[in-house]
Amino acid sequence: MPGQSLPGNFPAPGQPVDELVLAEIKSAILVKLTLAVGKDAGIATTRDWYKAAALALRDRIVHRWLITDKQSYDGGRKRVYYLSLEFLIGRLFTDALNNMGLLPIFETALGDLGVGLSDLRKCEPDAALGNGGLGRLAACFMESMATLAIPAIGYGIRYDFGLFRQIIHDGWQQEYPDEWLSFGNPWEFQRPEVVYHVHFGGGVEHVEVKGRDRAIWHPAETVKAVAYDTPIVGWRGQHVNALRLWSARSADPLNLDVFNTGDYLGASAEEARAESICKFLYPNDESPAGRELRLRQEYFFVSASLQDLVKRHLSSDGQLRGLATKAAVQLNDTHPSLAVAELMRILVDLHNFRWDEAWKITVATLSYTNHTLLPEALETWPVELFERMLPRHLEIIYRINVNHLALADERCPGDDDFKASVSLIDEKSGRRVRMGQLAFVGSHRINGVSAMHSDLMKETVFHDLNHLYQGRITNKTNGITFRRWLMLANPKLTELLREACGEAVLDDPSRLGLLEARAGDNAFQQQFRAVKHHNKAALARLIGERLNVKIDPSALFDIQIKRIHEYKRQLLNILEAVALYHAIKDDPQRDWVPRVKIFAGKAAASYRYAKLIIKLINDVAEVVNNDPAIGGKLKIVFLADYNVSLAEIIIPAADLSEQISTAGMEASGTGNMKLALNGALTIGTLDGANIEIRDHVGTENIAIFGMEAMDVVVRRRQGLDATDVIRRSPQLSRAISAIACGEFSPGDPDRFESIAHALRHHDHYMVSADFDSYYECQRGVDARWQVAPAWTRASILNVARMPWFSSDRTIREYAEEIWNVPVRGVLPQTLQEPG
Ligand code: HBZ
Repeated sequence: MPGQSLPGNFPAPGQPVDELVLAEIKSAILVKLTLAVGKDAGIATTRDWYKAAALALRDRIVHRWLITDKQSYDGGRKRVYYLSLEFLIGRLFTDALNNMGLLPIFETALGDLGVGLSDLRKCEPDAALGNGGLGRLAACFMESMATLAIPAIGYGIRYDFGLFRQIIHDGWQQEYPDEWLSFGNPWEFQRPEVVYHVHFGGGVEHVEVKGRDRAIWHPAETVKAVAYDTPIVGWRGQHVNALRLWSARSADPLNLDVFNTGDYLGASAEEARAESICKFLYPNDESPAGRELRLRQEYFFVSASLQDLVKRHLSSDGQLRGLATKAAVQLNDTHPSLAVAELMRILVDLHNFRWDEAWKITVATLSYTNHTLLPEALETWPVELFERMLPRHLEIIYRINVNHLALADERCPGDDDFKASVSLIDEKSGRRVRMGQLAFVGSHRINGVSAMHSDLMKETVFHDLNHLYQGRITNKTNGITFRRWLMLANPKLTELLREACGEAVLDDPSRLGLLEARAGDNAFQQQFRAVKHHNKAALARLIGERLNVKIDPSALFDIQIKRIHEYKRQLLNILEAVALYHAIKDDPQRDWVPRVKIFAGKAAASYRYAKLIIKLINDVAEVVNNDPAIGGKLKIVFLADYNVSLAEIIIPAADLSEQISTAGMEASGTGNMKLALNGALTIGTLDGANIEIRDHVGTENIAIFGMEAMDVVVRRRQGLDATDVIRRSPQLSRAISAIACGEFSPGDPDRFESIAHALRHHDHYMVSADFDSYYECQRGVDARWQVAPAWTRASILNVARMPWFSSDRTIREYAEEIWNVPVRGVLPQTLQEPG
């Protein structure tokens, strides 16, 4: 049996591989190539080899999966259900190999078969079933839950098309479909037998049964949800969980009567309507998708997931009374908020629970994570749409609201404003159901994703709800999985860390603290710099290949990679680049620090202003990169189609991490953590998790600038005109004028007029207001860069002080303080102490 010989071997660098296991793995890959892919080694393409290797690996994972699943089932263990419309996974092959401890042996086996692992891994398309931070967090959490041996299932949608592919054409973003499934997906198991019916529309009948009202929903439409499972392996392969994604099928795929009339398209109309539910991921980030299809997606996956969960629970427990002792359901933002109403419907309508008891079970089972305070991102749906699509759920929401408003009235008698603010229905903007309020009221814990964000939740959007339900809001600062973002992305640094901190560092990131003693050591610094240089040279090569821009790997690599959004302020960064360009041009002989500004990120297809910012970055790049007068001291690069795999290449090569959101607007950030863990110094505002990063790495090892959240509130109150600050800042004033008069768009001088206007008169994101502080801070960074030992020391200390930002820590906190499930401690190992 393949899983039997699973060595759990995590060879130290240079340790020889076990010949027997090696032979077994080679043979397993060849068997898959022949019998599952149907190819002979002589004609197999790299993609064929990838498939064969992935399937051979999958076999080994499945054995672990079945064992761990049986153990949690037999042990009657409580399970976590992570409901998320997004899982931004990226590639799984090397992630699973690494966690299974099979990376070196597969590399050798494939090498012996004449295939390079690095070529092969590139054949795997990214699973981009998410937009950005929220989706990537869900993926990190899945890996950490498996690592901590928490029985968990991630529930989501198996989108046929993930986040769009971005092409930059003449500097403009263009969107193309992401056909990630076109060559099949070796990781997933289709479960045609796991099918649930999900209903929509119709009406509700009320009958009296034994003196109690009973609601009977007569839906108008039914769609089938079919399960696809992907195994998620924890570190050291000791526990495996499932990511269960739902695909939509028509309950009635072909209308034969219509077909027989010759209307072939009409005969499949229902199929097309049903399948549209899982067709694509909404590409909006931080703004709700106001389309009926989106609400259908939300209910579709909530309903299928809860049916699955209830069935699982009933098969082991026989009754639902104790649901909350065996199931913890985490709602990833408001997209799965319908779970509140759906669980009530299941308990009350389908299982005859009395309302009050059902409500207690629901609240005890659910908890909700908020990821943003942006008012435009808070999801609401028109009551009229709800009534048409989910009539019974609307009734349930109304009844929840009656009880909830009665409580509000008790707490603040006669205060109608208070009641209006906590109500589940927004009566001001044409009657809308508020999904945030619904999730809040139906959950026993509501968490923010950084200390500052959780505090702001209490002070702003959830102020009144927090007053009504005191103690429910808690903080769980985000984290990242170090397996992907350090071990896999940065193997050279990992090797150095294993030498410096001992093998135990792979299991216990707190051992990174041992680097403190080496941070000033000249020999160690040289090794550390050599690793960084290696990673930068790799990125420089990639930039050369893709953009034909020549990059010097010894320049300062200044990185801003994230979704393009006004509040994230890519505009501030590019304005600074313009000002720096002018300064270099004015005085080319000065000892300028050579810099490469690297941008990557996607703008929502409908977000025109963000797309204009991308164009601006590319236009400025075009002029700056081709201006011989600045002697290559500044280069600007926009890398297209940012995704998890590209992030894995950029992050290890970063010297400087741009985390420059308007204070109070970035809930947490997680890119900030990935970059600092890989030794980049942060330049950032006091926002989100930047504050906690500062607290850990120390104020002297981070560059903080700009207004604080309170300053922003005050300044906004005073007005958004920035004419005064611009007048006081010659650099800013010149940079804005350059953009406004077409210095970077000579063929279309008015192209950026709207941006210049906003900077001057509508500075909502404080780009102009923060400019001087940012520019000065950047010159401070230049000065630090020129003292290499001090820079390297700060960079090493960043790595040493990041362990707390492991998603294992975050998940441990969720487990202990929200889910009430036990976790495994640091993995036991015979570990040598650092040399
Ligand atoms: O979630 C991000 C935050 O912007 C980021 O600061 C945080 O680190 C990350 C993980 O917690 N948020 C998102 O990616 N997306 C949303 O918050 C969102 C909210 C409502 C929507 C769509 C997206 O309708």
